[in-house]
Formats: sequence, structure tokens, C-alpha cells
Amino acid sequence: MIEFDEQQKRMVLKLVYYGPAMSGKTTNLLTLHDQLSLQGRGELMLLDTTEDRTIYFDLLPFFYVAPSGMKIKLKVYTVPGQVRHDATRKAVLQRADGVVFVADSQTAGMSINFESFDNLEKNLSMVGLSIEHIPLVIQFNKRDLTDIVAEEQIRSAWGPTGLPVLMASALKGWGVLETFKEVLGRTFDAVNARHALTSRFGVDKEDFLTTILTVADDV
Ligand SMILES: Nc1nc2c(ncn2[C@@H]2O[C@H](COP(=O)(O)OP(=O)(O)OP(=O)(O)O)[C@@H](O)[C@H]2O)c(=O)[nH]1
Ligand SMILES: [Mg+2]
Repeated sequence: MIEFDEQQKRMVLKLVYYGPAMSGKTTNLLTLHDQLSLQGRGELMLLDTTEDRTIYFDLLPFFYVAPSGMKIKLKVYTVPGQVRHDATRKAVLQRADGVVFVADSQTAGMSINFESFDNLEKNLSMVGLSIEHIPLVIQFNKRDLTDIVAEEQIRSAWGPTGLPVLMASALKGWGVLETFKEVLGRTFDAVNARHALTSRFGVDKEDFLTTILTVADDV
């Protein structure tokens, strides 16, 4: 958690989209930005991007105010997937409350997914977090392509982790909201268990989720 001020009733939460280079992390944020209503979100910042590659990070903020007055700001980041930007990935992961791992469904990408997942595990522990405890959702992206690994194969490889695995095409715009909703719900539950958001601060989970996940009128 980035910040929690009980007196001022303010909390800042952080979600991170992690995964190998070109798996579609930035495209997930672009799609969220396009599909969700401006009411609950801020503007998307794409930092230091050259030719589609994230060099630093992207950030999409969301805002929620509970009827009790409790304010929650949600900052959604992507990391740069390229191997050489490991220091930046570690910096972005710091104090994360939830993670989406965006894997590439293409057959050529399978071993790279596992390498990146190992890198996530290592970097989480370097910043004092644990892959076993942090809310974590796996998204297999690029399902619109033809040379992809079958869903059953993915489920049998990743099922034993016990993690939720969602199929998506960030480019076509499906599976993105579902992934976001899944990680948001799990993150809310984890933060609520630690800080009693509902009982002490009057924050209702369904209201929080539906406010942030309000679909834009023109989608
Ligand atoms: N066909 C297809 N292409 C996709 C999909 N999602 C992303 N792409 C394309 O894959 C390329 C990389 O997407 P990005 O979203 O920039 O990938 P990234 O994970 O942010 O990459 P890094 O910033 O280098 O880590 C772009 O050309 C996207 O248009 C998808 O669901 N289907
Ligand atoms: Mg990117």
C-alpha cells in the first residue's frame, strides 16, 4: 500500500500489470481507459515509450469516495517487460497491493512466460512481498491469434498454482475488464482483512467495484 491516512480517511492502493515483453500490458491499460467511464478514472499516462515498448511504466489512476467520506485512490501500473529493465520492474513492484500477470498465449512465448513468472516471484521477494500472499491473477492474452497454446493445456499447466487464469484479447477488448475485476475484488478483500475498510470506514465492496468498473456510455 502506498499510503493510508486514517485521520484524513485517505488510502492509495497500487495494482501492477507484470509479464514478458510485448505480452500486452500497455494494451490492457489502453483498453481499460477506453472502456471505463471517465467518472471514476483519471487520464492514462504512458511514460517514456518508444516504438510500443514501455521503458519506464504506464499509469492509469482511479478514484473512489465512499458515502462515509473515505477516499480511495487506485493506481494501476504496467512494468516494462524487456529483460534489461529489471531494476525498473522492481521499483514499480514496490508496495504493490495486487498483481496481474499478463502472459502471451502464442506458442513461441511459453518458456518466456515461465521466465517472467520466475522473475516476478524473485522481484516480489526482493521488495518484501510474497507470491503466495499477494492477490494475483493470471491473464493469457492474444487469444485472437491463431498460433496459440490451447486453453486446456494452459489450464493444466497453471491450474496447480491455484491462481485464477483468465483468457483475453486486449487488442480486441475482451477479457480485460474481467481480469481487472478479478484482481480488484481480491485486492479489496486482502486490504479489507488487514484494515477493516468495511467495518471501520464504511466502504462497501460492491459499491467500490461497480463505481470503478462503470462502463463508458459510448463503448
Ligand atoms: N493480436 C494481438 N495483439 C496484441 C494483443 N495485445 C497486445 N497486442 C500487440 O502486441 C504488441 C505489444 O503490446 P504492448 O501492450 O505494448 O505490450 P507490453 O506488454 O506493454 O510490452 P512492453 O512494454 O515491452 O513490456 C502491440 O503491437 C500490441 O498491439 C492481443 O490481445 N492480440
Ligand atoms: Mg508496455
